[in-house]
Amino acid sequence: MKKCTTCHAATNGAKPGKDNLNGYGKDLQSADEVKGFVGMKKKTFTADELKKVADAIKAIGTKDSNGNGKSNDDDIKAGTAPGTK
Ligand SMILES: [Ca+2]
Repeated sequence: MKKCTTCHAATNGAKPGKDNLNGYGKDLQSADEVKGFVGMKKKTFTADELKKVADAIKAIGTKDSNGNGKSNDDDIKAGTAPGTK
């Protein structure tokens, strides 16, 4: 799941950014683990920040961001985008 569309709604060819997050992206951005650096205009993240993102992905794994009745973890395992139905 290393696609922009995992967290962003790709519309009109817009670049992925904080203004086009899907449900999963919003849940990830609001996770305590990534507060303070995700959502800022950064193009690169430090190794420590990337670890925090990984922690946040684990933390929201039991949520159902796209409302399809399956957890984010289950969606990802099944190859389903966790942010879109
Ligand atoms: Ca889901």
